[in-house]
Amino acid sequence: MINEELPYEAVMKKIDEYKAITILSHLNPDADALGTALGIFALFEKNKDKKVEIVNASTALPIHLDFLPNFKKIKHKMDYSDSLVISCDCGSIDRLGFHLESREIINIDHHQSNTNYGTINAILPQYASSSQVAFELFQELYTINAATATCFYTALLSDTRYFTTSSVNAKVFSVAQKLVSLGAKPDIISCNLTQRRPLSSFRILEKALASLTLTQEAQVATLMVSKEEIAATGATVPDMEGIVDYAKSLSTVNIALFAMEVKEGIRISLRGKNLDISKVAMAFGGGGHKVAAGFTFENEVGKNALQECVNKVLEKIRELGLLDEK
Ligand SMILES: [Mn+2]
Repeated sequence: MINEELPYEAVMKKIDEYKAITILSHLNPDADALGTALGIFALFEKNKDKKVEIVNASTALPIHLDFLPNFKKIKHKMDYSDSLVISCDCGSIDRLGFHLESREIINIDHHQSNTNYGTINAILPQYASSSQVAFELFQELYTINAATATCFYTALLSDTRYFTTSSVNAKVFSVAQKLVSLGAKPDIISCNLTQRRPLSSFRILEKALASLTLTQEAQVATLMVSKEEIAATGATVPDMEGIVDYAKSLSTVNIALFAMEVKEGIRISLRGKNLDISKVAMAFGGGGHKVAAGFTFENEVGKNALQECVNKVLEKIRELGLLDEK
């Protein structure tokens, strides 16, 4: 299944040129970022000619993903200074969280907003997950083992929200079918993704739901949590993944917005129903997909920072006329 858009030969040649490989994924990684990275790591693990490290700049990782093979090998600092970098699921180079000037990078992603920062770019925005891109690329170059299949399937399942997003098509199911025949176990993976939530994720969800406001004729739902609420519940950033989807599930809602006050500033997650929400994220220097995007207002502090940032986003939604197109 050769895909003409993928740079098979260039990737193979570049990997051959290096003795060491550093596999990176975006800050605050989700299952697609880590699943894609760990899946690629497992391809090289038994290759004695190459040193391979897997690194993510965030120290708080989603702990329910610890069932993924080699999860414990994820480090938070890069040790190799002369390695080839393989970047997974990351739309812009700054979201990798390291200084990578002068490094060669293979950029594997499916974000529409990807800035093509790689030496080689393997980016297919129409694909459901970065792991789908990685699978199609690497199955032509290597033998896919059960560990890689498990990681890639987990990433695909997560980014498609259990095969429910608009990116799901016959090809996605065919990739899933191949990954299962290569050794991915759907029941074990689903159980890890859906039945291992920490209590803190429920406590912070309660706070978020209590904050619900509906604006623009109930088409925009906003949820938010302050740093005090986050501290009181003991929630981590990974615990808050998916909260925005609750707001999106309301029938009248076409845009869902979740704002959280974190160390870096005010983080905004956006979801849209049949409209291009990435336009809003791009306007504030962020990125993502048509239906799911995000960004951070950095260094926003003060008592009203949370509400003020939310107001700016609501204003931008009006200004861009996203709901007028509905
Ligand atoms: Mn992804």
